Amino acid sequence: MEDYRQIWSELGLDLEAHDGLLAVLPTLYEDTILSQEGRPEGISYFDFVFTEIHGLRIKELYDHRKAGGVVVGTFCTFVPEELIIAAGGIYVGLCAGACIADEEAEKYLPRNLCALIKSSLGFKLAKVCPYIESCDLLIGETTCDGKKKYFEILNEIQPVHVMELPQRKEDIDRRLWREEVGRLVSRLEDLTGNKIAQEALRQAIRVVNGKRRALLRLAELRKSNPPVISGRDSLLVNQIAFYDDPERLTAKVNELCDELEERKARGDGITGAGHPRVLLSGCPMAIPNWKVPAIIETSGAVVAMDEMCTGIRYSRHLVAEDAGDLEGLLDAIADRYLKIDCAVFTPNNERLEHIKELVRDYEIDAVVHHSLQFCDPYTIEAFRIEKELAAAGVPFLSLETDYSMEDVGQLSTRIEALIEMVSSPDRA
Ligand code: BJ8
Repeated sequence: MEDYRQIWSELGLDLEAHDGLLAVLPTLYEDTILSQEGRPEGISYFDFVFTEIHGLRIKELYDHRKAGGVVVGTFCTFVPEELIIAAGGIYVGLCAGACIADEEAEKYLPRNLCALIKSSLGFKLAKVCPYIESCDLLIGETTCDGKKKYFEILNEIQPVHVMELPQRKEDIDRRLWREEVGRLVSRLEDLTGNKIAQEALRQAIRVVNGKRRALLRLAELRKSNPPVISGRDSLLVNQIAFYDDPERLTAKVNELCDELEERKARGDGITGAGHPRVLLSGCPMAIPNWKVPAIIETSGAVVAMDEMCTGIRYSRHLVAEDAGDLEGLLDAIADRYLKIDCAVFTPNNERLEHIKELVRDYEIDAVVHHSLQFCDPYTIEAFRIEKELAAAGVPFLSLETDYSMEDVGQLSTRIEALIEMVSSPDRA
């Protein structure tokens, strides 16, 4: 990482604090990810990307900007990546997953706010994230209240374009959202000096669809029993998909899937068949937040699917590539993104239906719901999901947690009890 110090310094990082962050990551990675047995060979690319987390990709962003390009940061799966690519920019997902700088964030935000927001602002204020410092523009969105207020604060330090996301999916909401997509086009065109042209946009749609198709192929392979890949490794792939070069990532995910298909054909897996299969649902898990899946998988179960934005919610829908002219393609983008079933919507029946579908298709034994503490939308939806799943006889565990390790013991006890219950031969 020594070679990158000059870049970090030019980006204005606090090098000492940044060294502190980089010092803790390898041990965490070793303990949580590398220590797993039976990992596929194709995962080594993702290990490499992680080891270079503030290195190679940052250098690519740096070179892109030196050549006159722009980098755009996002915090939500609602931001259309296709538009950023079509304008000649590079997008990077910025949500942070560690609580190392909460003290800084709490100078502006209350303590009782979700860890994802506090961590993201904390990383910015502590100057330890080279991704946010590489961005020419940040794109926020009006999802939950915490994020809205966070973007006001952030905008005082760095330019933020906020997309107004409706909270319902009626015709009037669709019209508003379509206009917001148009407003983002104008902002990106002003930023880059490039007009978003029809064929460039169609090509960008193909690129992002290609990435989502590869992630969906991986998702499909997770139906295998015995499982051919762990939940932690699948999560890692999905997390990296938010900031790696999309075409390179697509190729690497497809290579990994080729290997997993061979594993499946041989009947090989990471654990024997019969281990309880868990669906993890709820709030996204940003790098390096692997706490809950690690507990589940070291307690004798496997995370067979993630119903999260760092899981299938990100890749589930594609944009129509043949949607006519430029306006048609923009309509298709608006339609695709408004299908996302985030808990900030009301009503949000699609999410519940999707969870039930995943339980069936992935032969799920139990659902673990992950809410970040103080996240009202997901914590509240968990009650309804629990009720509906109970009626269908599906065991359910609702967790509220944050990024600290203080509750690991308590979480382990609850998760182990669930796994023991679903493993019991007496269970009908
Ligand atoms: S589309 S899940 S990425 S908003 S956890 S900040 S909701 S208080 S992250 Fe999300 Fe977009 Fe929805 Fe996905 Fe607020 Fe909840 Fe925190 Fe959240």
